[in-house]
Amino acid sequence: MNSDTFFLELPKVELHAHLNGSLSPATMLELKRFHADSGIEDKTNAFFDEFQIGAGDSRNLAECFQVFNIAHSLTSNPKALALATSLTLQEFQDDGCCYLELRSTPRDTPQMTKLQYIETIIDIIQKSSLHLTMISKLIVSINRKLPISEAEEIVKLAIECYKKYPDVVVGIELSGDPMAGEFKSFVPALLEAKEAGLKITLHCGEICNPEEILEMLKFKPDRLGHGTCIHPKYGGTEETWSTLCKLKIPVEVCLTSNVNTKSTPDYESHHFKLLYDAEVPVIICTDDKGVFSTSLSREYQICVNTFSLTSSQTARLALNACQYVFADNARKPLNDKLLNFIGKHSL
Ligand code: 6MZ
Repeated sequence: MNSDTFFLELPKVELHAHLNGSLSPATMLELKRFHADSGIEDKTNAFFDEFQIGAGDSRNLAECFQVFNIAHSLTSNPKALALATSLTLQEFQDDGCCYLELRSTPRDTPQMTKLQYIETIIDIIQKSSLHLTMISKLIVSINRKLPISEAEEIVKLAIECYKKYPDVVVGIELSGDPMAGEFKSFVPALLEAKEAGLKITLHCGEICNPEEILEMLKFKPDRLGHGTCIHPKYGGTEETWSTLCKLKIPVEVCLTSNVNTKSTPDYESHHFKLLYDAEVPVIICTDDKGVFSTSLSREYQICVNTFSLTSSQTARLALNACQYVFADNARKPLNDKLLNFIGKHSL
């Protein structure tokens, strides 16, 4: 098997993918066509160049967050959101993904409420089980720049949908521009979600903020996103690093995203290696495959090439990731799938 085929065929779980950051150029074109056919004025002319963030991009982190407005303008009504979700699920499956936890921030638009937003994605996920082999779930996102009242509203909706669609809604997450808002103000709302049974993942340490990182670690979420600035070498403290090593909270790592937003100077100095060597569970993820022009198989390939992992270590990385999916009943079948792949290729 050549190397590209290996990464494509390796059954992979994707646990950190923001819907509106995952729109590929092909999906965006479909959405533009859809809007043109519906007679909706196109306000996203120069969008490809502006939407994608490459390694040499001169935009700062705050400016990077502006790009999501472009995707949002294309997913502002239920039909367009449904189309975007459906095409994105298909793309993850085509990339050899066997389980996906898609995440997205519910928005009120002139054409839909937050509840309609969530239910539109749920509907597409439910329908996808008829034609896709990939299992898909939904994590409801809270943007940390939102007022607390809106975060509370989103938590209530997420709990309502979790009760109504327990097979689809699995968790809640805190994301958005790390320079906006304060983690501690979201704690009561997050605790409410946790008590209702939702799993929790937090974007943690995308920028250097050891005090907040420590608060997040002490909250003991089920997983962390990024974890870039936890080690003292990257702006964390001895305490943040030792706390993570002790708690061993699984970290969703997104190599290209971190390099392209300059949270990490280059692939070689990415904290993946520190986590891996410290036996903190790591899950390779894409973050925003559309914005960063990547795919999950590409992220595995980059990681393996950068850190010289063997095929056996790579397959075990994918196998290990299955333990940290939020859908408890998906763990065993995913584990069996990976073990089958490992056995078939004598890894
Ligand atoms: C933090 C991010 C992010 O929710 O509209 N998002 N939050 N760090 C990142 N690293 C680059 N990438 C994406 O998808 C877009 C939203 O996801 C969050 C931001 O809140 C962004 O607006 P949805 O589907």
